[in-house]
Amino acid sequence: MKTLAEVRALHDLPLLDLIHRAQTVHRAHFGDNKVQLCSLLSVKTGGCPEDCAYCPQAARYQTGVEAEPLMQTEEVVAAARKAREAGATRFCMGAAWREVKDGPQFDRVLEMVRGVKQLGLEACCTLGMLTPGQARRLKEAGCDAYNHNLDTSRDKYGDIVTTREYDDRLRTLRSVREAGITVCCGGIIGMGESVDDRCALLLELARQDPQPESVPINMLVRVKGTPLAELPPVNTIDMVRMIATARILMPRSMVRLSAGREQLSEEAQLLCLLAGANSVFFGEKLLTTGNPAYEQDMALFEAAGIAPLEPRP
Ligand code: SAM
Ligand code: DTB
Ligand code: SF4
Repeated sequence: MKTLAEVRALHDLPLLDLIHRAQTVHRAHFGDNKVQLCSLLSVKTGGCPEDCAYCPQAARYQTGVEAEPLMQTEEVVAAARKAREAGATRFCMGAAWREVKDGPQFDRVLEMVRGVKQLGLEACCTLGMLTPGQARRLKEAGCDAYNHNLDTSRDKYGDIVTTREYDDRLRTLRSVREAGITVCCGGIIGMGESVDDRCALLLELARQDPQPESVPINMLVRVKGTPLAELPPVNTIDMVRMIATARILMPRSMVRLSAGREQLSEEAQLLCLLAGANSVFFGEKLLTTGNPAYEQDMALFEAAGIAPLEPRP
């Protein structure tokens, strides 16, 4: 078990040593040039009652994101089919909810999950807080993974979100785990946190037993109208350090280079992959913000000899 000081010492290593260690750990567990392509769809956009300071979908911030009702199952399955044809092996459905409520809307999400599974894709959902019973129903529908981020350290959390607590997040994560769904849990850098906050987040993630199967590392997308819009951008080297440290602490997890790729040069993205990231979200849009063009991503991977991870048989 590591301490915060030990994580910090890793994080602060000379960059080339850190990358070398991360790449060594990566090769011991993955040993390939494969990147998993995940597709993201906002199945229910905007109008969220929570106050997450980074989020363009919180109803209280004027960000220009229009609230839309829950999509129809057929539209979602059609999008998943297109994503599969483009090379995705994982399809993630996001809803701007504080929590899941039992009823027709949740039933429809369960239908979406069944539809996505029929296509042979990994199905992931991110719907806010869940009860143990709701987690079990998702599992029965075939949901493989649930995304629920801790976002930052416990100490910093209250500066970013006040409408729920760190322990609420941990409780939902426990329900997910107990239902037998794999955990996707990570965070965001660039929200004004200290380096110790970043390391404390990584420590919290790495201490989970078992560790999250999937760890998305996001760089804040600074959206006009949100309280964090005017913060200075993250230095790309900080993103590389965060990913490398995550890789070393969680050797078997899929580490996902998530939001913020549009703000990273191609070389910086490759450094993130060298530091142990082995997955990206692809397609023109994340949930509501931009992402690099498909053709541009494919050209970059091809030039680097990186192949999309094939579907599991
Ligand atoms: N409402 C659900 C929840 O909060 O868990 C699911 C959707 S929420 C948009 C999923 C994750 O997206 C958040 O936990 C956060 O980590 C990430 N996210 C949201 N806005 C972001 C932004 N502007 N930049 C980077 N990541 C962001
Ligand atoms: C995660 O950690 N990043 C993705 C996924 N999980 C759901 C979402 C990023 C959202 C970026 C802001 C937006 O597009 O609205
Ligand atoms: Fe709502 Fe999720 Fe955005 Fe927070 S991050 S405002 S809970 S959609």
